[in-house]
Amino acid sequence: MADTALRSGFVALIGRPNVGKSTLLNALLGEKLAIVSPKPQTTRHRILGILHRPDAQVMFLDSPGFHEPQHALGRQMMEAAKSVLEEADVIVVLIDAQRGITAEDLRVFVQVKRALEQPALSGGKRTALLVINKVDLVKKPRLLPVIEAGVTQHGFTECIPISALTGVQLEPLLARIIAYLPEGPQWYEPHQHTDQTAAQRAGELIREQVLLATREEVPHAVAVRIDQIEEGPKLTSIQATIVVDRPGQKAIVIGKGGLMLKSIGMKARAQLEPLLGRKVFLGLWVKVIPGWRSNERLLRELGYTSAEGAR
Ligand SMILES: Nc1nc2c(ncn2[C@@H]2O[C@H](COP(=O)(O)OP(=O)(O)OP(=O)(O)O)[C@@H](O)[C@H]2O)c(=O)[nH]1
Ligand SMILES: [Mg+2]
Repeated sequence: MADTALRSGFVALIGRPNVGKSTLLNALLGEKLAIVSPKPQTTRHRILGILHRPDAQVMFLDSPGFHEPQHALGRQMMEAAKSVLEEADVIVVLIDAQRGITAEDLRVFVQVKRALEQPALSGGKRTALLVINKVDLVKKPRLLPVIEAGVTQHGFTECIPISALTGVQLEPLLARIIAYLPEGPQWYEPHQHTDQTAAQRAGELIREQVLLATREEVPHAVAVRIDQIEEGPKLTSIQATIVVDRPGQKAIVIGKGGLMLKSIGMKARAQLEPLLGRKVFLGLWVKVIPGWRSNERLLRELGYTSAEGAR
């Protein structure tokens, strides 16, 4: 008789900032569930993406990049990353093929080793896979010593080179991940792809456009609060506030004659319309709240809490 048992479980996407965790989540799910930018520390939450296949239900958990926190927001981000590690049946650790294994990666490996000593929440053994991402940017011979070191020196069960951006080796990676998942029930209905609300996703899409449009300290100083979403007969009206830390940052986000804010709004709207499947009116405001990243109450208000695994 054919083996028809369903494999299901949680898969952590872990690594230092900017290695491509969110790009991989989106590529595996075929849907933009997490925002992506060239700036480190783009992701600030645990983000669930549920993949449904006839043989498996895979709950991918994207996470903030491991880093030394500078403020309460950073500490919340690290808590979110650690909670993702605790939940996982399979831990996928990403590194950047161009850089090889860095000191920052080694600090992530220490956390992974610690997690591997605990049984998974499902009660079974956990597995850690090393994924070398961005192989589109390097020549193959450079990968071989990294693959070798991943398994022999750092104790990963397997080491898999991929490109999340171009899609190279994603099917084989998925097959390996599923092979290590326990047999289990279907946790989510087939129509569920994430646990993020439309408002949360809308806020992130706006924040993404701010990250892409700004430089240096500004991306890190920005949060987006959705103030109102109203479904009209013809369009959905969204009012949102872009929170920054200092007046100078507000001036940058607004730009000369309001041009920067206008451009951010237009680009965000182009992303929001397909998400909501409707025409969108987007009203954007910029507000200075000094020190918001160190204020626990404000962090809660802005949705950065450790409750429910950070969101
Ligand atoms: N060339 C190339 N670029 C990639 C690949 N994967 C991701 N990137 C780029 O790397 C940058 C960071 O990608 P993200 O997916 O935001 O990285 P992340 O690990 O989620 O980063 P944080 O959320 O900050 O921890 C973006 O500019 C991506 O386009 C890849 O396979 N190849
Ligand atoms: Mg990310």
